[in-house]
Amino acid sequence: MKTALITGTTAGIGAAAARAFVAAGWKVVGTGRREDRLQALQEELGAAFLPLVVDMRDLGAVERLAALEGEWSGLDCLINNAGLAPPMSDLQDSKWEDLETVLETNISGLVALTRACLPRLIERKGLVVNLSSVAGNYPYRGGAVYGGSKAFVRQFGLALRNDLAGTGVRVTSIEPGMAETEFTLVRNGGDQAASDALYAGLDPMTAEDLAETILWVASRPAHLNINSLELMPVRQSWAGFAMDRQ
Ligand code: 8X3
Repeated sequence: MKTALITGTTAGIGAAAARAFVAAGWKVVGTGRREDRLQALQEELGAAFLPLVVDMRDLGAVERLAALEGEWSGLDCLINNAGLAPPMSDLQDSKWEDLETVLETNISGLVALTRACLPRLIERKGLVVNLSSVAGNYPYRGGAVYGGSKAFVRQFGLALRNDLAGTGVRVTSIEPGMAETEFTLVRNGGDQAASDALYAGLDPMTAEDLAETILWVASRPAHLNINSLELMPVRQSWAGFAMDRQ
């Protein structure tokens, strides 16, 4: 039985990925900050799911995830899903604490966990799937720190492939556009109406769409590396450049 470690499984893409991987016969270690959510998922998924309360900003706890013992000691797939965006605002109007949380979670925690997991992934010729975002590929106003962090995630994964040349370990960057999850709720400080308004009439992607994609990536044959995969709902596309005319 293969084992996946998925961060951020208390909601959204992470929870959907945990369900999809368990349904496909994997064992899943799932992390998150909210114990009640993890517990509920454990009751739903049973013994194939090991819930661990971890805040990605706690680098000691993050590194301990790579040292699990016994039946959870092997690792075939690391899914770096945990991440968040600060409130949408111009950088000059932002609060440092909000930005710091995002940088520590999206970048430092992700790098620390990946680095710690590499020996076990190399042992099994495993796979790293990093959740980046279209925000890392296309800049938009109010998204400098979030988009910058996701551009880091994408480039980190691509460059990591070079470090891992010859090991058989694969690395994939998934870059979703609008998916209806708690992402926007968090970004809006818990404003459900604002989140609903953003997705209204857009047929956004679902957490399950992304979970199926991640499982598909993890099910490709060992000789095939998906470097990056960008996904959007059909109703999302690109806007033009902004101009500041005199
Ligand atoms: C977030 C996707 O389109 O809201 O990762 O920037 S988008």
